[in-house]
This record gives sequence, structure tokens and C-alpha cells, in this order.
Amino acid sequence: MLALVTGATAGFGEAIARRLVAERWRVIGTGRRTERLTALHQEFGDHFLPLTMDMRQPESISSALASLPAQWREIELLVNNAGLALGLDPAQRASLADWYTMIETNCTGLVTITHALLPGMVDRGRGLVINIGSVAGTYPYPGGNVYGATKAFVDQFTRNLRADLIGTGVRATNIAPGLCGGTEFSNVRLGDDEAAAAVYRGTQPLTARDIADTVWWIASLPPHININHLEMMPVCQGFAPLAVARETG
Ligand code: NDP
Ligand code: 8X3
Repeated sequence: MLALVTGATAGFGEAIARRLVAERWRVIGTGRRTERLTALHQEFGDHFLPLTMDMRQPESISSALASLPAQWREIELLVNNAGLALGLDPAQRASLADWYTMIETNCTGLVTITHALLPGMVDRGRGLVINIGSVAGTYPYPGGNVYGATKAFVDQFTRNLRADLIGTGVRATNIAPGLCGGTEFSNVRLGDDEAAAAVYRGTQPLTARDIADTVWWIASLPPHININHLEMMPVCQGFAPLAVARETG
């Protein structure tokens, strides 16, 4: 069995690659940090193929895929995991450059690699696309603006894939996790390791291993079952009340 996991240099992607290799799958791991992919190759051996690509550069994705050796081309599982949030500023003060980066990575990059790999899956009559969305794609929160919107895109794209792939044998799933610690997500989002650590203080968040176990569960289901949308949160996370602005005086 052969999988391609985007964003395998850290966090969820590395844990997913680790789990799949442990289950004797072959894994193509992608990311920009080649040295981390090389280290995984040294650790995992011949079951892991490092493939450097920048999800923001469509030509980087297409040239990396074109470089795949023949025996690494029939990808059965695509895990669209690479992604990021940048900032928590309200929309009226947020960085437009950060918004573009999130859209280019979480949406444009995701659809580019999916577009490249779907026809082969359909030709072979089987395959599975697991997209990593977020609870931010369902529940609005202050500062979630474009990040949450990109994850809503991922959710609806997954559902529309299901609509198009009916009868092909190819499956599609959106996993939407909530608070998950032990990855670089908050360090990247906040650009401040202290502030990132504070996000998880006093909580027991989900872990990358929890996400990897979920990916593995979905990937090992019988081929007649499709999980459309799977939302998961740590028990310590819940829902906030709707906000009301009140006049003073
Ligand atoms: P990390 O920051 O730990 O990992 C992100 C991965 O994405 C890295 O491997 C990084 O690789 C890759 N990546 C980012 N930008 C690019 C790019 N331009 N080109 C190629 N690869 C890129 O985050 P997580 O593991 O926590 O998050 C993984 C996914 O899960 C993301 O889509 C995130 O939105 C989502 N998510 C995370 C949650 C959390 O609380 N942690 C909760 C819900 C969803 P490199 O830098 O080497 O390019
Ligand atoms: C990450 C989860 O709640 O920080 O997607 O947006 S959250």
C-alpha cells in the first residue's frame, strides 16, 4: 500500500507517516524542510520516500510529482495535511499577506495536489483522500477569519469530491480536529514560543498520535465505507456562547 502525506516534516503529518510506515505501508512524505524528510528517510528506510515541495507553488508540486520513480506512482491514500494558521488578529487588522499565505497553502495547494492524483485513483477504481480540516471550519471564533474560512473550504471541497466520485470506488474524508498540542501549529500561528505554550497550559489537548490513529482507522476500513466528516475535540474543549455587544450607560 502506498500513501502520500503532505506536511510530513512536523506534527500530524510526521505522526501519520510514522503510523503508516509502522503498518508496513510505503509513504511519500512531503514538506519544504528537506533535512527533516531526509532524517525520516534515514529512520524509516526504504518504506519512506522524501519529496520536497512547496504547497504554495503549483509548479513545485507538479515537478516533484513528475520526479516520482515508477514504483512510487500508484498512490492509494492521499493525506492532505500540510497547512497553517497565521495570526489571531481581527479581520480589520489582519495581514493581507498572511491571508494569502493561508489560502495558497490550505486551499490552492490542497486542490492542486488532489487534482494531480485523483485521475489515477479513478482509473484504478480505488483510492482515498483524507483532508485535514479543522473545527475552525465549522465554528467561528474571534481571529479565526481566513483560517476558518480555508478549513470550511476544505470541508465543502471534501463533500463535493464525494458527489463527483460516486461510483468510482474512490473515497474522501474530512477530519476536523479541535485543540491539538505538541505540534508546531501555534508556534507558527503566533510566532512566539511562549504564547504558543500558553495555548495548551492546563489542558489535555489532542495529540498528533490521536490524529494519526484516526487516519489509520479510516484508511483500514473496508472499501465500502466512507467517513464523510469526522470532528474530534479533546474533552477539555467545548463551545462558547454567542457574543452580544451591549451599549454602555
Ligand atoms: P505543524 O505546523 O506542526 O505542521 C505543518 C506542516 O505543514 C509541516 O510539515 C509544514 O512543512 C507543512 N507546510 C506548511 N506550509 C507548507 C508549504 N507552503 N509547503 C509545504 N508544506 C507546508 O502543524 P500541525 O501538524 O498541527 O497541523 C497540520 C494540519 O492540521 C494543518 O492543516 C492544520 O491547519 C491542521 N489542524 C491543526 C490543529 C492543531 O491544533 N494543531 C487542529 C486542527 C487542524 P514545512 O514547514 O517543512 O514546509
Ligand atoms: C486548529 C484548531 O481551534 O486553533 O485548526 O482553530 S483551532
